[in-house]
Amino acid sequence: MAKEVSRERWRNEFGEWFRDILISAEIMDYRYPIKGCGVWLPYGFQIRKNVFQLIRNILDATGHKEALFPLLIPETSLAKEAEHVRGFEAQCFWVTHGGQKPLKIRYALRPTSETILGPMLHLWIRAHTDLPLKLYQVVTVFRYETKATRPILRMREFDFKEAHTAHATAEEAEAEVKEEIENYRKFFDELCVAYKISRRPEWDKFAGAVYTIAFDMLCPDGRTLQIGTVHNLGQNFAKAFDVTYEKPDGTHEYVWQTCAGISGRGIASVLIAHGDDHGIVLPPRIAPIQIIVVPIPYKEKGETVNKKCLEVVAKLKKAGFRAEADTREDVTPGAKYYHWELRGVPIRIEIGPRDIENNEATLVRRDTLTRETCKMEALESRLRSLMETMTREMRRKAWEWLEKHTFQTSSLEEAKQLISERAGIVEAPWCGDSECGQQIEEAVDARILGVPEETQTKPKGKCILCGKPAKTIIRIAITY
Ligand code: P5A
Ligand code: ZN
Repeated sequence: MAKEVSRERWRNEFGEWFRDILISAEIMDYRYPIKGCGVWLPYGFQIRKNVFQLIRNILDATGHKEALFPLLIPETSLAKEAEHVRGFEAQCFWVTHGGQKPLKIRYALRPTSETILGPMLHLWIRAHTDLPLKLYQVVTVFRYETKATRPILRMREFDFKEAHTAHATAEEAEAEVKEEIENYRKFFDELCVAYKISRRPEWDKFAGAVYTIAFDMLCPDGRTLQIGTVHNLGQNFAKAFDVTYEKPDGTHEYVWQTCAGISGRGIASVLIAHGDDHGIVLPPRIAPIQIIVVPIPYKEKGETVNKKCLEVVAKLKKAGFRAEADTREDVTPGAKYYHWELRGVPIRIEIGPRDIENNEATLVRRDTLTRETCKMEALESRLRSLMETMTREMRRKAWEWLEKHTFQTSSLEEAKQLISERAGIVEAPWCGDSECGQQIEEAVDARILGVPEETQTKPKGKCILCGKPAKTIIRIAITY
């Protein structure tokens, strides 16, 4: 058995750990002179690119088409859906001037794009043959967040992938919601991130939605982070923007819509789920560099060793691996290990004179830091299987951690206790009444994530607060 890699700092000083890692692993520089804005650094941007490519591939495979809509929303559009404007107007950045001239109608920088699609769907959708319409875009959005901002996790300018769909029937919109949930499962499974899927309570759904399904992960400090949402919009926006289609029988009906979003938090989720005291750990699937080859020079053999390393890298690249050699002269091998471990490179290959003599290399896995030797001729197949094993074990470890920190209780006192200890997610029986739900939030001083979407098991027993017969389970947690 390998020794566990230390996760003391990751667990006990998670906030600081996360902030430090973003700078030291060159992911994001958050020191921009506007609060809530940050710079994706080249290495972080590569990770971001790979993560967004993953979601693009998944959406493309399910018939969604990528498009690009404008950034500005006339106030008149934003105001059309009553709930939506109520939820978002206080969060908008407003453009009030064109040059020196005050604008007649203010423009909002998009906080999300439902009201940008509205007028266009009105123009585009005529007949049932125009449906379903499944679009997505990857853009930055702006929200004047009033809660404490945090790099990547709560920004005022952040990037997200937003999907928007329109359908002929309520059933088709419902099926689309299911498809989006499956897509997000696939996405987070590939990232080896564990999640709970919950139907948000009425008082916490997306502004303008009929209902909201959210993916939450658990951070090492016992707080949850919402990392993705799928919303059923019903006909709310269709009515506001007059988006109708003609049915085969000649009558007209409003379309049924959904939307779904994943932001930079999708990237943060990977860093958070797998981090340790050495840095981040990237699943090979999204790692900008999958294999780093480090020469171990010995006396006058330096040149031979470097040459061998470059040869190995060339071979690995040809075989489709993202491999690099670190042949920097003024840096010791130890410092190189530290450098690449911090940045989460999945596998390190060390090659020294003895390895060359034996026609071998030493392989080190980033997640466990375990070492092994491998014959040169077996290198490619061993790397492939090592990456698969690593991915599988990272996923399993993340799920084990989440399950270990999920608790079932029917006692309010115990729920309070668990929450105050930051133990994780608490699941308890609930009567289903909104007022009672909000009282539970107050009583335990935490938020209700919602009702489990994965299983529909009816709880026996009584509501944790009011004692009436329970209708569902609710999840409770301290949230980011
Ligand atoms: C779905 C996409 C929407 O905006 N409209 C289009 C829907 N949903 S949402 O839940 O309000 O946001 C989508 C995702 O963005 C993340 N998110 C954030 N990420 C970083 N900083 C923020 N301030 C921030 N606010 C929301 C959430 O993870 C959410 O899933
Ligand atoms: Zn109750």
